[in-house]
Amino acid sequence: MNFFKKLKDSLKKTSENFTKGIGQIFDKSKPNVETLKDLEEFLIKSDVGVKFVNDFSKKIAEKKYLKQELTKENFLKIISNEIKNILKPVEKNFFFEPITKPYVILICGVNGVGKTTTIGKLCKKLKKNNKKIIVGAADTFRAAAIDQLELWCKKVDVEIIKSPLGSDPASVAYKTFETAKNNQFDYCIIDTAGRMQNKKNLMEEFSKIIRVLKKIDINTPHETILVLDATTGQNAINQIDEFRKITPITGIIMTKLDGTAKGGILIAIAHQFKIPIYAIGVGEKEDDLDNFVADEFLEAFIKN
Ligand SMILES: Nc1nc2c(ncn2[C@@H]2O[C@H](COP(=O)(O)OP(=O)(O)O)[C@@H](O)[C@H]2O)c(=O)[nH]1
Ligand SMILES: [Mg+2]
Repeated sequence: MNFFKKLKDSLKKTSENFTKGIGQIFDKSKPNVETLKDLEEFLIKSDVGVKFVNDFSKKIAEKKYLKQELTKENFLKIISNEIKNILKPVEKNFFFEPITKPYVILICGVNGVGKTTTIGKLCKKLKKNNKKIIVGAADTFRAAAIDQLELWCKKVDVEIIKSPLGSDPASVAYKTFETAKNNQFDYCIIDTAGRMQNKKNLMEEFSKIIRVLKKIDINTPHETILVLDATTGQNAINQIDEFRKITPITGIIMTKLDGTAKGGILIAIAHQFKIPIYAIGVGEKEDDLDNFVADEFLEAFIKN
């Protein structure tokens, strides 16, 4: 099954709720002024974000639509356009040719969002482009976390640097980068822990990893990618806020769009933060990740 088909399947629930919800508002009666209020209320309750609703309402008011123009088809078209304007600017291809080598990527996010799995999937795709990749197991807090990354690395045939359980994550990051540099790797990808329940430690640990990377090369990490789980809905927004307090986030990867009716959260995030979205995940398997393509997402979201 190609990725777009998978994306459509994944967003089916999200899309059904959204399009059906809008449909129901118009099915009730002929469009009138109340319809717009109902629509605003519905949009606020959906996951596309309050900012979206405000902008949308402003646009409708400015345009001074005639009553007979306020049809379901017209509204869907306007909403569609709004979403497109939001998503287009954050569409960014992750699989570009890196400007320098090794290209250092720090992967962050709270526990369970899919960081390790995402790294496995990214490596699979980068390998296909004949890239030489090394991965650092800097989530040293759970033995299972190191084993899981190692399993992925074996599966997609990339090298891994690991240290015994409980070692300093920053030293793993350092070793990985050093090895990458000395052996002409294209990519150096660092997996990290995400214990948000202990924010102070996480913050210190993270800052230390970054400090240590900068010791080797002040311009690194070249990317700090935050992984977000679509099923957490609005909570993902808090996670962006928290991580941005620690370090600038250069890109987002959103996972688990296959397991949620809240896929609209991606639109809210794109709108609010304007951080590039590098990829999306639609399942647990190695091919269940690909570039985020705004038009495809929109089509799956609205027309599914
Ligand atoms: N359905 C689905 N599950 C995913 C996706 N990405 C990751 N997972 C699952 O989420 C769980 C946690 O993933 P993991 O990579 O260990 O998260 P980490 O703690 O952030 O490293 C695992 O069971 C993964 O298989 C996705 O896109 N869709
Ligand atoms: Mg992990």
